[in-house]
Amino acid sequence: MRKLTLLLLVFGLMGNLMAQFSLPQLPYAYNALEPVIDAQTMEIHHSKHHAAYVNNLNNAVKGTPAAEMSIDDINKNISKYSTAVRNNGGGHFNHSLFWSVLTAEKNTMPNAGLKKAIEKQFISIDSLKKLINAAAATRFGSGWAWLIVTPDNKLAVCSTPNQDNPLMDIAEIKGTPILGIDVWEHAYYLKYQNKRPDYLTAIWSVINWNEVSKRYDAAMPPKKSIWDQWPALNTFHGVMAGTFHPSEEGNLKPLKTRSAEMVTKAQALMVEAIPEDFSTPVIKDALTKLIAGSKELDTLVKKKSKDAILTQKLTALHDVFHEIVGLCKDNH
Ligand code: MN3
Repeated sequence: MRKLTLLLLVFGLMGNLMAQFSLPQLPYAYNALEPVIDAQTMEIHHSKHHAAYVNNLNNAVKGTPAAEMSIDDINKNISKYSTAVRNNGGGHFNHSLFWSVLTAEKNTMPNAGLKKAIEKQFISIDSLKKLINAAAATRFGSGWAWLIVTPDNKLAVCSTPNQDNPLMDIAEIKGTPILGIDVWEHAYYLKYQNKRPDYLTAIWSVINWNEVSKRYDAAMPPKKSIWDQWPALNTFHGVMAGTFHPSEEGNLKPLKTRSAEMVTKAQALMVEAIPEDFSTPVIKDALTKLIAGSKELDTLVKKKSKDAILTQKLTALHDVFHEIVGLCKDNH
């Protein structure tokens, strides 16, 4: 037991002495992004430039508490550290992100959630690209252009000088970067020389929207279920389940006692503001159908219509309700 403790202690110390940060492997070959980014540029960029940021960062944090921290936490608290940590910690974070948002896969697209957010904020993906390219083209000297999620969960485009990034507490515009484009000359000079705009036009065909979407989802707070998002729908669901399921067993008593309540709860769906995500013409049409069907059912109950007719109408109304739930899920 004592031997094991000693062994663990030795390994622990070795861990502390060993390099904390390491150069990530590229998820593709150096020539994978040809002809947009040439193999030689990729190799030098990754194996020399990024490797140097990692080595310099490890030297700068050696023996300090920062050696035990995550690269994200260092960047978030960058004002507490030296210029060497800022330049190289930023460089390591930025390049690790950059490699991940590039791909040889053709025509990747933002997922539904990110696409919706882009269209809401920037009208279209094309106008977003133009904004990012403008931010990148006008960044004087070396730096980065970014798409970020701001602290209030909106998308924004910005740029930073040198190896700074929007995660840093010193950044002018702060947020979680989900896409970053390196506009240092070392990222494009061999192929594009001084033509930064040509590099910026070309790079969009190798952007990995799957990864950007993944980063977007991770940066956003978890989504509420549709029932939490729309309490009135949940309330209606209670009445529907409480009447429809017994009717499947031939028991229409719950429907006969709750048909007026069902009308009120259906109307409540239109009276209260419909949550933004679900406020579409198609859902509103379906709600109108649901209210009309509830009223019809209530009238039939009051007229003491035959059970067969009530069952048929309730089943149809149950279908309308599930159509609405399905539409909500599509928009969620
Ligand atoms: Mn670079």
